[in-house]
Amino acid sequence: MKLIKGGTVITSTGPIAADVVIEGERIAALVARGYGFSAPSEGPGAVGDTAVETIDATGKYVIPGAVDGHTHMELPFGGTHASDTFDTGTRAAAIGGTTTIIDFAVQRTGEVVQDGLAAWHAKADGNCHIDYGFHMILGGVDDDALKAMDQLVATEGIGSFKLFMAYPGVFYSDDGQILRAMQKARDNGALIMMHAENGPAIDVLVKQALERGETAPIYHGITRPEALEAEATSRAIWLASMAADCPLYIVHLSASKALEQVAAARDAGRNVFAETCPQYLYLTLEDQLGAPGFEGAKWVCSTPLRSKHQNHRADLWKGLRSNDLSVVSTDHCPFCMKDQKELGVGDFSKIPNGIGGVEHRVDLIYQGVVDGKLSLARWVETIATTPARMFGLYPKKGVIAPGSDADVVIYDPNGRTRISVETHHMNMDYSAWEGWEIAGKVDTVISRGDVISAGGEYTGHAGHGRFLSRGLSEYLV
Ligand code: DUC
Ligand code: ZN
Ligand code: ZN
Repeated sequence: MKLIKGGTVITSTGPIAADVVIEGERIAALVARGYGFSAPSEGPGAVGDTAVETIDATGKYVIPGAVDGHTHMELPFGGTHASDTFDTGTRAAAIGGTTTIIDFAVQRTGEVVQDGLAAWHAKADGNCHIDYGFHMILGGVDDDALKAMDQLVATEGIGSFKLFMAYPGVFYSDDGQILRAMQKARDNGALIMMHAENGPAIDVLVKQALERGETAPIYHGITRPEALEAEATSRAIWLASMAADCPLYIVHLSASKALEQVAAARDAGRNVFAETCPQYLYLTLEDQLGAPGFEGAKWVCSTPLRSKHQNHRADLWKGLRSNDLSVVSTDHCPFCMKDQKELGVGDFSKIPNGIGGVEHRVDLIYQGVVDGKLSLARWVETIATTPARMFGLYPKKGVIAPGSDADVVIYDPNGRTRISVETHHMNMDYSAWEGWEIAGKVDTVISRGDVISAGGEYTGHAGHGRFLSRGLSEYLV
């Protein structure tokens, strides 16, 4: 038995002064302080009971282990592979306070869905430091893929499918394919996750830019304008309405006008949700993607970073406060500069799209609390509780409550975190946040009752993490 004593437990409804009792892999009890509770004179928890390991959390926050609902370990993409394995990526996640990831298994066009899923299990099995689940990317919606959706929901613990309105010839689905997948999801209760950018139009802009000799990384952002994210977001929402209001979740939303589409749909009572990511809350087209020379390649991701001369970042924070944005995920998709991002020297369209950040989300969003942009409750809700509910993991994950898995982070609000390639644990040869010093620090990380990181020392191991067979989203109407 473990007792986390003296901390302030942060729930999605606010802080409470409570101690947390862990028995084995589960939370056994929350004991409110100040209500006359005292340790029993004998038996478990009695003063002097050596079977109880007490962890002092005085002056610290005690939060549910964070749930990152959007990662890509070892994703084959852009002529290379995302550089974190399930081993390195889940270890980095754990050190940063994330105790569950949901990664995207991939069906490539022409491949059998179940084969893609089996390949993902083979990559992850025995290699994860924390618990993990999968969404399924559908790269080719046809009769077999639609049947496979039923099977994955019914027997494989996978209730969410990502479709792409971008990347013609790679992952792209046309509107007819999207509508069919949405109709299937409406029938079987699955969630459709959408990469909402108008890919065919982007391809035209990219070709024209390259013809003009515009080859630097910043043109990645300029050729993926806000209008084409907003248009695709709107189209996805209308298509979902044509599928009897199929549940729809927009991934990596970055632009104000796309958020307006989501907010309007939600105001109209529609079954539409969205996430954003730390990079869109802090980084910009000009300052990062527009860095001199080839440096901007570090921040090539899709959807792209947006202009600092517009209101995107402030609007995204507001969306998080108002719940028009329900979740913060990382879209962790790391590539090294050497040999990977470098594929796009002289042609921005060949730079692999992705930013690594699975280690830093808890800290970066806590900085939003310090800056007065988010409440403590909303911090926990957007990084842990809502993703658990959205992706069918609640109340096993995402909450500190009796019976839930003992995934707990003790967070030091007085600590500070300095981010650097010298100190991070992700398998990347640069950091997208190099030199940033932010408030707060992950102090102790507990995964299913085991302390896996404490005071800067990592004690977890590959193989501790288990596959999570997920239920359906709780947010579906
Ligand atoms: N979309 C993602 O969700 N991740 C990586 C690249 C992309 O386009
Ligand atoms: Zn995407
Ligand atoms: Zn992604």
